[in-house]
Amino acid sequence: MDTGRGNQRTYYNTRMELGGGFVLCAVLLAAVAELVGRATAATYVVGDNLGWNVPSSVDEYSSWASRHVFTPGDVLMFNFVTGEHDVAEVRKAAYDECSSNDPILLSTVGPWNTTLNSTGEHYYICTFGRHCSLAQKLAINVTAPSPTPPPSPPMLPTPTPTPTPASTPPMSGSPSPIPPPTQMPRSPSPTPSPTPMSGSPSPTPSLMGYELNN
Ligand SMILES: [Cu+2]
Repeated sequence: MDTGRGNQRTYYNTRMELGGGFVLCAVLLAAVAELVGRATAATYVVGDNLGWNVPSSVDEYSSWASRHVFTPGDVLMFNFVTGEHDVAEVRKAAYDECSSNDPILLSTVGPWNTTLNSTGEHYYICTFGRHCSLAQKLAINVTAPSPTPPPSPPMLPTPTPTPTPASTPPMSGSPSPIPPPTQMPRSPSPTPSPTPMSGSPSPTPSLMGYELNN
């Protein structure tokens, strides 16, 4: 009776531990998913410290763009002083010609944030004076996030080593007697019949005797 109840308790403990492991796994999964989610959406300050201004070198913004990988959901932040610059998102032809006619959108108030909602080329210029011709223009390519393979092996619930059921021997007094190993006699080996020696005595004893005698 007592033994039975003890076994049952052990069984429940085991189930609880397995459940705990599963919950832990789920929490880890959620944490990883959150990290990945954060990593994919980033905010980029266009031009970094330069901000959105007339650059000193013509490749300032193209080199800035080349240092980043843009994916949908990322945010571009154009830092500029209202009234000194603006941002127009334009098509490629307008970008090439620094034409402010028919922009996709125009923001005259800085700083200005825009979320990159689609893949492909995105073009931005400043429409003030000759700023665009002086290289205040930005072209970026938004690419779909590379399908990152799961970095870790698939998160199958790792089989927690089932704790050995506390198997205190129910009756401590009587160790189960181990049956003595039954000896299986091999095929009844025929006892070697003593080969009848023919006369000659073994040489060793006589040699020993001889040496000792000397
Ligand atoms: Cu400008």
